[in-house]
Amino acid sequence: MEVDDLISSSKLVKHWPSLLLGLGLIWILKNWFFNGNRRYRDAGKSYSVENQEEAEEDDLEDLEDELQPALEEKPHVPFVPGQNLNPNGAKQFYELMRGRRSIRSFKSHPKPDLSVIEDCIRAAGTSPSGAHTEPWTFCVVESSEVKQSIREIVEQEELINYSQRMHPQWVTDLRPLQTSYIKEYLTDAPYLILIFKQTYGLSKDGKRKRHYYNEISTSISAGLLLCALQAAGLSSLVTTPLNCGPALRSLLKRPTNEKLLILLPVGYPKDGCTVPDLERKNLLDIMVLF
Ligand code: IYR
Repeated sequence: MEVDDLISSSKLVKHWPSLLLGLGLIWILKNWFFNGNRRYRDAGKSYSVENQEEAEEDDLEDLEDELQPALEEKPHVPFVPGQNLNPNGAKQFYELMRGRRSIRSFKSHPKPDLSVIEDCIRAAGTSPSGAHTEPWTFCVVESSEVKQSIREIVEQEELINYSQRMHPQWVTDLRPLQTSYIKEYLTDAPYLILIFKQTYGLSKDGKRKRHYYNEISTSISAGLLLCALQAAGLSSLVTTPLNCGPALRSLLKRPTNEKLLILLPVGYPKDGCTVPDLERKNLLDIMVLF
């Protein structure tokens, strides 16, 4: 009875609505302040971090250092515009590109000259990139043994992809393309080009450099590579082997900041090579004029 009296007369019971309100206010203020700090801390990152893995890598950086641009700060130079002497250039380029097809059956001979592949990669390297970080590595494989190891890694994973990891709808959607986990082109094609995106770079003094939009930049460079290969009369196939990245990265002894984006067999089509009977969207279906 005495305890009940004590409880009912206590300030806690009398003033509980104001106490609750006070606690609520403290909670709101605390959260607002905490998130505000976080917003401030993350402001620079929101443009550079594409996934959680990169966010964690980012957190390791020494943010105490005085900020310096990764590029040298020097006066701009005059822009020399391209010699646009060919008003028909776009049409000719379109004619060239509309002939490009992904092929899945390559002949091993003749082997294109390595210098042609090098020129194509030079062209890919002219791609724009976030803050001119050039976050790409093109690994060119011509060794039969390395191609064989790549094929083993890819076929082993693709068997699991097709039978377990890919949704049945995905496997069904691929039926018209007649793909399978067997990848003869990985050993037949004279060259395999493995395109890695560099999720960050290293400066001369060993410090980490941020690579903004590294996936977009590397994908644009891959697009330029496709154009250059087409201009050189070479065929290719864009593949993105699911779950093979880490094994292929270690096979080629590439550093951990490099992540496999695209694997591209390159060469000439086998005699009698066929491709799916595909149509492309019309201009009116892909362009909107305002
Ligand atoms: N990576 C698999 C499956 C595949 C996926 C897509 I999307 C394609 O356009 C084609 C194939 C393979 O290479 O077989």
